[in-house]
Order: sequence, then structure tokens, then C-alpha cells
Amino acid sequence: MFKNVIVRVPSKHISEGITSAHEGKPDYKKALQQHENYVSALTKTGVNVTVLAPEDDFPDSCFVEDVALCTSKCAIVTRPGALSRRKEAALPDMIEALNKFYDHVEYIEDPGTVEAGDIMMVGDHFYIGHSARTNEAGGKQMIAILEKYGLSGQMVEMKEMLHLKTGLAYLENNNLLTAGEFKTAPEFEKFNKIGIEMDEAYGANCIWVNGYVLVPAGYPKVQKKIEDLGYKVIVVDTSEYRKIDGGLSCLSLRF
Ligand code: CIR
Repeated sequence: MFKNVIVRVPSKHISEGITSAHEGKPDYKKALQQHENYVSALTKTGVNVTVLAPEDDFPDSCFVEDVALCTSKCAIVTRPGALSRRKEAALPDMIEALNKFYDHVEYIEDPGTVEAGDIMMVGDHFYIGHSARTNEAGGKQMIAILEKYGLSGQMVEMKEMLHLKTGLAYLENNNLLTAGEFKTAPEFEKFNKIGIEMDEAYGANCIWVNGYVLVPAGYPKVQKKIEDLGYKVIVVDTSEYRKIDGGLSCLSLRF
């Protein structure tokens, strides 16, 4: 069960966020409204939500998932691979919030790069995508830190997706949503895989929170598959975040 969630209100320069999508620029006011709805949905699952103030100089700073890994034992502040995002990990209010919740806060160091959107937690084990943003040195540092606390990790090679969790979502009870290159990856054979079709691939970025699953609006096939598994579904519109490659998991730290 998760008790806490940290989010950050989007920057008024969110339209300048890094993107590979060709869907236009996010509308700031709409993004703010969607963010409020996201916080309301999370609150419904019983977690306490810490809302950090916007950091206008960092267009992608609402995607807090990338700047820290929050485990049951420690928090690990990352070192983002995207240069425009690197300093997001050192923002004082985030460090302060992590120190409030954790006795142990660790840091990824140069030459390592990690964005925690590349890390999927399954119990005490962590799958770490070796992506354009997370390098081998970063992955090795992360695994060494996890092992120090009795946790474990392994790296997963990836080629197509931005982050590991762009195409994977662990819904607990061995259920794993898989899209694109992860549908056939050998690392995930032991899970009950729920394959997401290409036309709804963005919908694979769901989050499990205390028995609920938050699903992005506009992905009816994904929604039905999750409902059929018996989860309580909350649909949340993320259209403005999708325009800059972001989704439901990217917008929060859950622990
Ligand atoms: C980026 O490219 O870094 C942002 N525009 C999107 C980050 C999405 N984060 C995530 O998948 N964890």
C-alpha cells in the first residue's frame, strides 16, 4: 500500500517541455486543470498528497517521477540524462520533502545518469531500463544502493520507448501491462502479461494505487482489460501531458 504521493504543479512554460510527439503544444490552463483532477483521483485512493510549488524555469518539472526513486527503505535522488532536466533533481523543496519522509536519502553521481521513469518496482526488486536517459553507470550505482538496503535490481535493455514505464505498468498481483518492445522481452515472461495493442500503446502508462488503477482517458480497450481483472478504475485525462511525452506515472512519486 502507498501512504504518500509527491507531485509538482506544472510550470507556466510547460509548452516548452521536451517532446517527440507531434500533437501540438500543451495548453497551460488545461494542464493545470488536469493536474488538479489527477491530485483528486490520487486522494480518492487514500494517499496523502504533497503538492510542490511550480518551478517555472523547468518546463518538464511536473514529471517528478524522473527525479527520485522512492523505495520502502530509502529515497534515491537521480541525475537525469536530459540536460535541460538535470537540475530538477536538486530542487531544494523536493530534497526537503524526501528528507521529511525518509531517514536515508542517497544520490546518483556523475558519470551516472538515471531517470526513474526507467525504473519499475515489483516488491523489493527493481527493473531498470537502459535507455537514452539512463546509462549503465547510473544503473550500476542504483543497483549498488538498492543492495545496500537489502533490495535488488537488474537492468533491462530497451531500444524504442522513452522510459521503461512508457510501455510497462505493474498492477501488483503479478499483473503486468506490456506494450511495444516489452511484450516479448524475456525479463517479463514470468508475469501475467496483459498486452496492449499498438493503437492504444500510450494507455499502458497506468498506475496502481492501493487497489485502484488510474487509466488515461481515451483508451477504452486498456480500460476494459483492467476492469476485467477486477480493479477499480479511475479515468484521468492527460491529453496535455501526452503532448510532451508524459503520462500518469510520470506525474507523481508514490511510496
Ligand atoms: C521528458 O522528455 O523528459 C518529458 N517531456 C517527459 C517525461 C516523462 N516522464 C516519464 O515517462 N517518467
